[in-house]
Amino acid sequence: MEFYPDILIFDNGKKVESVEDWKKRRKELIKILAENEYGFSPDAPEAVEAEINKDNDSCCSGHARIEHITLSFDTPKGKFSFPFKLFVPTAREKSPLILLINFRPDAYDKYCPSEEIIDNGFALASFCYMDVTSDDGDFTNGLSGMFDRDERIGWGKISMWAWAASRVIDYLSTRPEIDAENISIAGHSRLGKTALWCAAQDERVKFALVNGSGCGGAAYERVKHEGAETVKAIVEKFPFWFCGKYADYIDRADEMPFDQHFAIAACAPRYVCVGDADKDKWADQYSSQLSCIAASPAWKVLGKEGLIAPENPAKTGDCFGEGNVQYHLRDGVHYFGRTDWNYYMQFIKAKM
Ligand code: GTR
Repeated sequence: MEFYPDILIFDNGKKVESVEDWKKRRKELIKILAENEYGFSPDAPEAVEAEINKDNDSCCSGHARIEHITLSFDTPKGKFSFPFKLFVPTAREKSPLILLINFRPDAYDKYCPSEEIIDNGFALASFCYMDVTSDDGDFTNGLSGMFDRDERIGWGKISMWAWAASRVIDYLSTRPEIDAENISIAGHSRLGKTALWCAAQDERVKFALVNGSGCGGAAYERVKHEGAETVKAIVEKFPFWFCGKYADYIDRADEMPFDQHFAIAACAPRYVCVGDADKDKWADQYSSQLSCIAASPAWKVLGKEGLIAPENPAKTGDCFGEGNVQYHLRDGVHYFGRTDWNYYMQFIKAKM
């Protein structure tokens, strides 16, 4: 199958042939995605500050301690703060980190098997996306209220949540207990889209764990399957997740100067895991697998492998994780489940 646009052809028509070319093309991919889909984000603040509010010395069978941290930084309209939680394993001096962008602020959550994650050898951080800014069209609250925004190409909510995740990484990569060379970012559904967009832009993220992300996430938009979400459907319901310009592509996917394989490719040569559930047609599972295939030439040009899998649709229970891109399809519905987590953690442990 041929995929458009070609990730290895610059906008000026030249071909990507070297590692140096790829570094430039990667920046071009990110710019095209920002300008047409997610919106441009501001630069990072000069510094972030952290206040550790509460310490619980023993959780997860006594294998970790938990810190409640408030992160603060300067913005054009004053200081902004949001909270997150950090589980620090007590058995080791340094641990690889998984940062989960979550729907709820709870340390123990149905989408976050904290104890299993700790017992697999990871430190775990999570924040609630709504503590950053609301999940609606109000651009006056939280982080969204701290910056002026261009409605056409300025950041939508997905960009804001992704940017906030990078601020958590600003801080956590300075903590001696965190192995800053092995940072993963995880999210499900709208927050799977967010995790992917964060990893695409932020090279400190080594592993992107992109669960049930669908339209505007991993799913290749030019090929749609029955029952799958489209640009039209998503923009009608959630225009605020994106920049205004994304609405131009309603019913015009073929004219998009990008497709979702750009976001996966922008992570190369790092690692991406995409996971779906077999009953989650709305997330267009096979189109997500196709994006992984379409993005894989980015790894090839760097002398690595992207997704190693057949081109026909994955069957329930398949997990293709030999290359730097993994795709899995588990049984069940739209959810961030234990099975998904196990596929992701196995992959990280094998590639770390
Ligand atoms: C749906 C939306 C999807 C997905 C999901 C979620 O309603 O259409 O794109 O993001 O919400 O985040 O739970």
